[in-house]
Amino acid sequence: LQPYQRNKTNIIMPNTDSILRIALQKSGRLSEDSFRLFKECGIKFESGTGKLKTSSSNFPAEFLFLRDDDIAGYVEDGVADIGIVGENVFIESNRKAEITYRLGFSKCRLSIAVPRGVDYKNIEDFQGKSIATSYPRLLGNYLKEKGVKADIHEISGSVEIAPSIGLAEGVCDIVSSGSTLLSNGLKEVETIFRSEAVLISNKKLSKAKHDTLNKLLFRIKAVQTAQNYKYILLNAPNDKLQEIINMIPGMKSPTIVPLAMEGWSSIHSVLEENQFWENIEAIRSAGAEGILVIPIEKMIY
Ligand code: PRT
Ligand code: ZN
Repeated sequence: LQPYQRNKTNIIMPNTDSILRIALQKSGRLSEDSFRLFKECGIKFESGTGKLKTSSSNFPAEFLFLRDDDIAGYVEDGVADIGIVGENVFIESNRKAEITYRLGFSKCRLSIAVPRGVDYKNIEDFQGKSIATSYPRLLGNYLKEKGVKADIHEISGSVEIAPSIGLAEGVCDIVSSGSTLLSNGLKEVETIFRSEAVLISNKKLSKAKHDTLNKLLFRIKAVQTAQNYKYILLNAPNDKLQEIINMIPGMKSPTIVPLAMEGWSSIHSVLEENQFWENIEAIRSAGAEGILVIPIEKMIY
């Protein structure tokens, strides 16, 4: 089954069986990175027009724009085939879908916090106390695992004000920079879950949709791998080539191009960003000059 086929008037159309319905957050902390990811994968679609649904013009995909809380349910029910959602929201929702790929953006943690003045020792301090949260399932599992019986006070927003209005002794909420806790006079005392954006998929995707998903994952991996690597060009005296090549071995091996100047060559290679910073001094002291580092858009091994 081909993802595209010609219709009666010989126009190339996506094969409807293979069209992947993708649920994305309409607007919020996941949206920008999700939209950017598809753009970097070369998948075009209109966003931000207020529409709830749109199709891609160059990939067999339809996009649904939803509240993040609804994405896992839509994917479980098969209204959407895949979705991008915070792992915290996905696990809390207890919906049956598969985490197919960890996307690495929208990282945050779910933490317990108490008023700054409290002399906190450990989680047992919460025995018989109450904690306000929008994540009763994740918190409940954590307390159970630690053998602590505390009252979980479920509230849907502005969790951080709970201690100051006497609603609970502590809170359990999403933390990123920590400034919200700080400005509400709270301190983080336990991290119970680390989250990032995840791509979830329906458990019973058809073969045709699965093939489209694999094409999408191939692109995502190519884009994300590229982001960790840089293309490096440098000039080196010929008698130092081997020493420098050993430091920047590249994907298979570096390209060596002779310079117009006698006795010198240019080395082209690919290097992990971290490795670049670790090796740069050694590369320079080996005699490399004119070092250029260039971003890579896509990378396929
Ligand atoms: O409207 P919709 O229902 O779709 O969105 P939402 O308002 O429910 O969610 P949104 O867009 O705020 O967050 C979507 C996802 O982003 C979350 O489920 C997390 O997976 C992830 N994420 C990453 C965050 C944060 N960072 C974050 N800092 N979600 C929320 N926060 C909030 C947190 O609740 C707290 O109020 O930011 C505050 C803490 O931030 P700091 O930087 O002050 O610590
Ligand atoms: Zn939400």
